[in-house]
Amino acid sequence: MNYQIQTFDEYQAAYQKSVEDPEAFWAEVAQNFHWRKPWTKTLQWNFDEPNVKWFIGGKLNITENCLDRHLATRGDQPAIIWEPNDPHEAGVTLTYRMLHDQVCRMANVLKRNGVRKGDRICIYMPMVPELAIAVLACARIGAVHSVVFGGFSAQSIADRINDAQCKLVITSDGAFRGGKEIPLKSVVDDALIGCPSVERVIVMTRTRTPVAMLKGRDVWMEQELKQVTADCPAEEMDAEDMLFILYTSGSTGKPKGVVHTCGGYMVYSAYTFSNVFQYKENQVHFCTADIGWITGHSYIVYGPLANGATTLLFEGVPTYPDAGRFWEIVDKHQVNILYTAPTAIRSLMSFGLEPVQKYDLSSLQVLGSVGEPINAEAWHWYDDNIGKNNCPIVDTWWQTENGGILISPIAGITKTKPTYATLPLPGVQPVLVDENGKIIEGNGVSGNLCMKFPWPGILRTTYGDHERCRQTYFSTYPGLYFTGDGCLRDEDGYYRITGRVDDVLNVSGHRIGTAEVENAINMHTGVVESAVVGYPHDIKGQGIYAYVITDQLPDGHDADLTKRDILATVSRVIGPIAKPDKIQFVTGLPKTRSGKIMRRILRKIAEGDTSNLGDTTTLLDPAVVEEIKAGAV
Ligand code: 7RM
Repeated sequence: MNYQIQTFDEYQAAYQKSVEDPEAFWAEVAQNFHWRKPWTKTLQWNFDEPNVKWFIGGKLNITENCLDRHLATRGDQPAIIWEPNDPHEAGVTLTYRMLHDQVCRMANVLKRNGVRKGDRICIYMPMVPELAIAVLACARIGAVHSVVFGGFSAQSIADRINDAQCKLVITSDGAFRGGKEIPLKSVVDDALIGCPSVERVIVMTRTRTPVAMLKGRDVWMEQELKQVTADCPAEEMDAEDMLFILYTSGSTGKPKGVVHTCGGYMVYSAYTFSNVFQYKENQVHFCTADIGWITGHSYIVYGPLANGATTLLFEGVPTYPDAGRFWEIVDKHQVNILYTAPTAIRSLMSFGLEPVQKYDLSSLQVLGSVGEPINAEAWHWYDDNIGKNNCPIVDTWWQTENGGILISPIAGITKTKPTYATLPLPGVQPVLVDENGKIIEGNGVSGNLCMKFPWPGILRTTYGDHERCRQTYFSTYPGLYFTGDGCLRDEDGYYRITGRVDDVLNVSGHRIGTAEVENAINMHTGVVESAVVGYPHDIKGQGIYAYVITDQLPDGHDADLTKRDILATVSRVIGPIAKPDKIQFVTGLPKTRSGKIMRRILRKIAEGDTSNLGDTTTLLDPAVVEEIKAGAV
């Protein structure tokens, strides 16, 4: 690959070129990949429909770029290093040759089970090599993967399967996560009661939990793999053919299926991986995200493999068996790049330095942060104690919809500033706008963060509902892509993302819609209405605060038990990650005369700041505010 920026001057030159002649800039980047057939037009776009197409007419297969292309030069180099949940269990290292072989076999298993190009496949798996293999196997034959994070409920899986009309599910008997064992297959079985489109379930053995295997529907992965060869030519894909769907929460209703396509996503995830982290030959890259999120798609699987890198895949959690686990892994595998979330850093900070000091972290060269704003304290702790003030920290801002990092320092090249994502990457043209949609020029300003020009990794649509895509991202400020984030640009032109300006929460780096949580709470018997807001949480970044109106407390059930019932309901409907941290029973909610809940007031109370609630004169019944203030938890 010949697109890695080496100096700040080169960054500036690349940036300038990418703005002056975006098509020439990205065409040059894209030349680094293997195309079966070259594209005829680099870009066609408008943000009104929206309609964005990159590398039009180009033909490729992303797995040829991630696997086949490396076989001659690095067949014996580790592609994936797998570290299991239990540090005493033996891990696995897959070379590029082994990974290629296994992806081809899995792809043949899919074909044997009726999967054809364009079919949607749901993947609900633990963080094991087979998850990455399943993802790549789909891509090999042109099937569209929809990975669902292992923490989501049966209902959430069913919603996602039905939305995409998935034909097949790949799962495992269970998952090990820290001290817990999660019965994945049983959750899938519950989901599939309401999913008529699913014809087949492929089950991998991981935990040896007993599972129900339905004749004619369920098959064992291990047995299927015995029936196939490792010969599987890659399907020729159009640059704009769908590669995957990934569901993400917004401010209203059900999660949306964000659609990424083969050519643009490949170019963008690979380009940003190489540049942001400054990956060098033979380094070990450890991204701690789950492949169920976009960070895992782009920076565990596709970005690293497209660059022929070695990527570490960790099954467990940062605090199991103890808070030294990340550092033990860094030491054991001589990790060079560590990419994690502020919530993990804050959680590990609380255990003090002893778990850190037990391990040799001298292999580390670059540290990354993603998922939420990183507070100054966590930034400095990371810098001092993990990087030993010797590793650049890249605070990478981006979203599921972006495919890859948009605003971030380039490691060792861009001067960093704590809590700042710093500067846009080449090809990225951010603008700040005020409430009226007017672009705010100059530095030392703040506003809503938008993009005024497409980059290759931008979402193409939301699955099955293009109008929703237009409405959500392209209608608030006509002609711009709206991120939903607030942002300031300081005197140096550096960007600092301040958090969502819509009704989307960020809890431990997980995106959760307030409306989604409210809908789940409202499904509990006896709940009349609810309002959910976020509040600052020391470790999670944001906690979930729910105000709930019930018709009456059920007989024999005290308030505390009802709260726990509500938590159980939310867990059932969405998953444990969406459980409120605090529930307050109220008899009314602060509403305007037109019936709109004044969330601003509820947020203030949840923050514990009741001194100045601002203008409350438009309230229908100001007395409810006093009651809520008095009962705050
Ligand atoms: C990669 C990812 C996207 C939302 C986004 C922001 C927040 C992500 C940062 C950040 C401040 C960061 N995709 N966010 N990274 N905020 N600094 N470096 O997380 O779709 O799940 O979430 O996350 O609010 O809009 S995501």
